[in-house]
Amino acid sequence: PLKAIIFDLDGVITDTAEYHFLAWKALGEELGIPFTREFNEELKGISRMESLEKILAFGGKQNKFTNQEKETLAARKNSHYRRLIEEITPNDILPGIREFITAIKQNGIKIGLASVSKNAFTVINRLGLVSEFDTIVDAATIQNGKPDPEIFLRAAEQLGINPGTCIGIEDAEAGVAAIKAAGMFAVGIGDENRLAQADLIYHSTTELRFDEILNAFVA
Ligand code: B16
Ligand code: MG
Repeated sequence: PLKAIIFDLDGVITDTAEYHFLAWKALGEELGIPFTREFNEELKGISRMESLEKILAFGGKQNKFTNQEKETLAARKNSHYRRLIEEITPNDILPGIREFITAIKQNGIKIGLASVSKNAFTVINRLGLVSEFDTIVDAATIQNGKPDPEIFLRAAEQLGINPGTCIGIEDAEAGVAAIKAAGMFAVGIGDENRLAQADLIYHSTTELRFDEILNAFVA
């Protein structure tokens, strides 16, 4: 039986994916690396440092910086990002999410958060959603980012339940891969070609239906 639904944050609960894009784009401009939305797709669900490595490689600059300089660059992106998320309010919860959370709770199912973002708590707090979550994984305690299943397995462990009784919800290819590697049922939000590995795909959060997902889970 279904015991919990574990959410990704960026791109599922709120559109911070856009803020990550803008923050990396600003850093890219400082470094002379052109940055496209298409390339940005590859960064979704990937940790800050891994994202920086990918961007530098994309711009042919992977060998131009020392580790210490890379730390400085990553910190600079993070300060751009933190400035952007200061503006977040409960109005930035993506459409359909509040109703979906209500339906999950009415059915006695637990709710978890599995975001690799070290800013996840700040964002959830600004959205006014902290009390809705039965568990929030602290990204700072995670060794391996998505597509590794670690963060989803940790969420299940913190809830004291078996991964097989969980559904994960993700907008990123790496995130869907992480959910499947954790042995969970995967709901993807976005493009069906990119998220083909998901068990059920919706184009947007407005389409999320608890009953439909539950039916697909037990089927
Ligand atoms: P931070 P998620 C991920 O969050 C984002 O998708 C990814 O773009 C970002 O680089 C990563 O968090 C790290 O975020 O720099 O704030 O620690 O999708 O797992 O909620
Ligand atoms: Mg995401």
